[in-house]
Amino acid sequence: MQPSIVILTGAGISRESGLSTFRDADGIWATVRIEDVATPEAFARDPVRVHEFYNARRRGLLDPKVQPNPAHQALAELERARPGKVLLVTQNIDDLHERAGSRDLVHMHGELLKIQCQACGDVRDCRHDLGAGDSCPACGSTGTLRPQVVWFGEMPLKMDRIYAALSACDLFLSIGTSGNVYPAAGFVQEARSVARARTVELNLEPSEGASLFHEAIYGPASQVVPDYVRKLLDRT
Ligand code: BV8
Repeated sequence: MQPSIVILTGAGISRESGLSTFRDADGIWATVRIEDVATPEAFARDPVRVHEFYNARRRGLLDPKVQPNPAHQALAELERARPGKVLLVTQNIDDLHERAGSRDLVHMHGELLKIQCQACGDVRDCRHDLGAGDSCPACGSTGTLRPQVVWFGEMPLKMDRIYAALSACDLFLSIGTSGNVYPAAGFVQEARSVARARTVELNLEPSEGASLFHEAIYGPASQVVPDYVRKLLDRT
């Protein structure tokens, strides 16, 4: 039985928790280039630089000031109120959805608090800095550990599960994403054309794909998401 509600979130939902977005004026890509830190080629060319980029973001995420905001909490409440009916797909590599209580969750771009060994494939939690010379705790290889993050040019995770849910949902919500990055930016089209789902965008401003949504609600996620979830639960 596929979930009837599929939700896609992006960096905008974590903005009010104190994490940067990517494409806003003060976003991550305003100070560093994707080609230098978020591709397999960048990692092969300069692993020290890539580790520094993710070590800084991992330290930032572990700052006690960074907490889930009412938008994360509202999505966890929706899942509790509709058990088995909600799949949350996030492009974000932070753990704020989990900390808010979401369980049926897919990190399609990986997780900042996990690392992966390119030699043996071992994936495990990591809450400390990673160095280019570190050894894999599972196989002992040196220099093969990377953040468990999907870089540009790499296949996002759990795509079969995501497309199966998109093809059968009644409602698709897109929250806090600019609709620039594929395949995530194409999910709204999939939900509309295959599942004939109702599609709603909740964002600070119109995304690249705004015209593809039946409904749009603009404003800060911590305000518009709890309001929308309350109305949805009152209605159904
Ligand atoms: C793939 C992890 C193919 C890293 C990320 C050449 C070769 C290969 C592929 C491509 C190519 N050229 C183009 C592509 C496709 C490429 C792509 O889409 N490029 C774009 C730039 C054109 N995609 C890929 O490469 C993907 N892989 O295609 O593989 C393939 C096929 C077969 C076999 C193998 C491979 C992989 C993409 C994943 C890359 N990794 N993240 C990291 O985090 O460091 S992407 C990165 O962008 C983040 O995940 C981020 O989440 C994601 C999307 O950004 P957003 O979340 O939308 O954030 P953004 O800042 O853009 O927008 C924030 C929004 O929030 C704004 O609209 C703003 O208004 C709003 N907002 C702000 N504040 C608030 C708010 N909303 C509400 N409340 C607020 N308070």
